[in-house]
Amino acid sequence: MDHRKNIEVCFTPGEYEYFKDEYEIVVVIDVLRATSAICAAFHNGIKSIIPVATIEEAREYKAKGYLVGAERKGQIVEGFDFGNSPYSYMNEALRGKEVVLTTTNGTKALDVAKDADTVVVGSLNNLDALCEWLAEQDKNILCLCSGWQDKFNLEDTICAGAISEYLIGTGKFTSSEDSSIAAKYLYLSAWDRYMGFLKASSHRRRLKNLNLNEDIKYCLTPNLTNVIPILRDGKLVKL
Ligand code: 3SL
Repeated sequence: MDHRKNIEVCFTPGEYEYFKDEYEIVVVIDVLRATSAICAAFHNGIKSIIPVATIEEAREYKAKGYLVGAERKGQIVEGFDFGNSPYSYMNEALRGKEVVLTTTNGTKALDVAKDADTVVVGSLNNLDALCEWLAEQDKNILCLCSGWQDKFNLEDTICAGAISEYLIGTGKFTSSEDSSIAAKYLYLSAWDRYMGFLKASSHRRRLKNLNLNEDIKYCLTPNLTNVIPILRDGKLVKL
């Protein structure tokens, strides 16, 4: 009998319904930039983040006096306090604070996965710490890529492939879905040159056109932090 647990990859929030209920842990990934920004926020001392899927919900929190980050199509939404750049969260004034965040795809992925037993946040920035923690859990794991408006993207898939490759390498996990096998092969082609590999990717181009090259470099740098954000009672907190 095979006692290994499963580690699988779902490419977009839209496909999550075909995977859900089979995995105790869901790792939500949005390398450019939501989950990288969330990791940066906790690394820099934010107390908690309330992720919301829509601008309307974000407005309601803003009206109640919360600090609210809101991004759509890579840009800060007018009327909110900040957007989705990891650098926005490297701010002394946010230490110990609770903030609300809505983004185009990342908070949508968190929203679709919110009923899973455990939801954690993954990025290249917290890769090793996250992989080490996942390897100790003895649970079935799904990497949920945020994609772009329910379409496949390369950067989240590569990060999911990195997590799968690590966990399979422990001997305690196996993958059977073709999406997981494809993610692993993409990671193996990209692991030593993320910037170059992603040069032509759609979201890298989109962010570059918005002069967000520094954000891209930051988000594609592995292991800047050991934080693992986890969803508890609708709020992200540090594990
Ligand atoms: O899709 C998202 O959630 C965002 O990360 C997109 S952006 O990088 O802020 O444009």
